[in-house]
Amino acid sequence: MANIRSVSMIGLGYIGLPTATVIASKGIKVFGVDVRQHVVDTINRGQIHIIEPDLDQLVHRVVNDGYLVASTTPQPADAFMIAVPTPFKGDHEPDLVYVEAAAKSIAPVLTAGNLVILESTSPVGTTEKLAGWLAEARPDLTFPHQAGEDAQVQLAYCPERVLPGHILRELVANDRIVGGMTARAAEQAARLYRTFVEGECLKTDARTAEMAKLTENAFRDVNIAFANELSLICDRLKINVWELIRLANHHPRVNILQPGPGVGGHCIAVDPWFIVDSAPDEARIIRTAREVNDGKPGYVVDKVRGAARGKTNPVIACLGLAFKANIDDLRESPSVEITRRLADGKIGIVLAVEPHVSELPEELRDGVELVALEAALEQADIVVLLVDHEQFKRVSWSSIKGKAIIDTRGIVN
Ligand code: SAJ
Repeated sequence: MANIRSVSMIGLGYIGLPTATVIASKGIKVFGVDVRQHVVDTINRGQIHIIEPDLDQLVHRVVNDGYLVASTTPQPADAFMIAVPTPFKGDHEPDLVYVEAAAKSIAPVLTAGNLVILESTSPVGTTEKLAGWLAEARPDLTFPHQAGEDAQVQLAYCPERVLPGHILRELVANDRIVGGMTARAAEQAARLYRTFVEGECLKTDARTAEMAKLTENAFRDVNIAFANELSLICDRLKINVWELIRLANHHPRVNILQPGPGVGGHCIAVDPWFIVDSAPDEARIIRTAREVNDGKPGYVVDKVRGAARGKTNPVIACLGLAFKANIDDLRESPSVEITRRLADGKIGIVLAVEPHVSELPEELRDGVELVALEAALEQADIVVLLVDHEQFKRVSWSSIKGKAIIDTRGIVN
């Protein structure tokens, strides 16, 4: 296959838009596709609909230069990349409707010689399913499960591994796993990624690449669960968990992560379930880790309840709503869940402090008031530290007297 000169990116969210933009900045024509008309319009104006440092300037440039054009329907291109959501449904089963819809939308414009790359975090076997859906829609073309290396359309799975807040840097610097359904697909995909990736492009098969992405996030989840479980044990045994971890981490082969109010974000709390769903009898530690981390918000709520006992209508200040430090992303945040549950539990008057937002998310508008840090610290009887934002680390905690402080992030000590 000749060099890839055009790419259709299906899905212009947190991964699709930055990736499309970086590829366009290398002089490759990119057709961005999203089913949301307002997203398409925003991008075609050279603006963005997501929050990610420095992305707005780069989008503005590539749209102005004509290298990135958005639309609601796919255009023919040399390569198709799919970066759509893969949520779960029911009892944590992966929901592939968006991948299937993406397959149906690109099928009519596929031609012999095309490469299709799936980037969405997916259960093992999804790339093969994608090939099946494409073959069903295009019986006139051949795909790897039918014709192997000779297939007219090749498929690869290449997971994104970027950290929100650092996406543009990590897209270029991180190593990439490139999993082809055939060796030819892996080679073609690696050539495309090498146009913008400075890290290594590591070739493998599609199933291993799918599992690698799930494994990375499950590894982190299990390690956070270990820290969270230690925090419960230390509460019972009256030991400061942060001092314990700091000391244990002096061992040359021990590196324990930090406990918190639970695990948030769109990946780490979701992806391990894809492994559990495909190997339920074997994935015992992975399932338990999910349960330990999902149990942490309820534990924090119970601690607040304990601190409120005997107080009439206490003022409870929840510090931080984001899912982790120094970002403004409140989606899938354990801090939002805790704040909601405190308000619903009618334990007291609930104040929230989140320096990174100017208004509360929809689910907190009833029963919670957004206030500044100083006002919250002045009025509160109970302070619940939920996120380790820099602003909260700067508070002189030792001078705060007469308030119950529940510190889920180890800021105070
Ligand atoms: N957390 C803790 N304790 C810790 C570390 C994290 O409680 O010691 C919590 C955070 O507060 C947060 C959650 O875990 O609520 C997740 O935060 P994170 O920084 O671990 O990860 P994400 O969700 O921002 O991004 C992850 C990254 N994966 C890994 O580090 C293995 C990123 O590289 C992936 O690209 C991303 O998931 C993704 O899209 O899959």
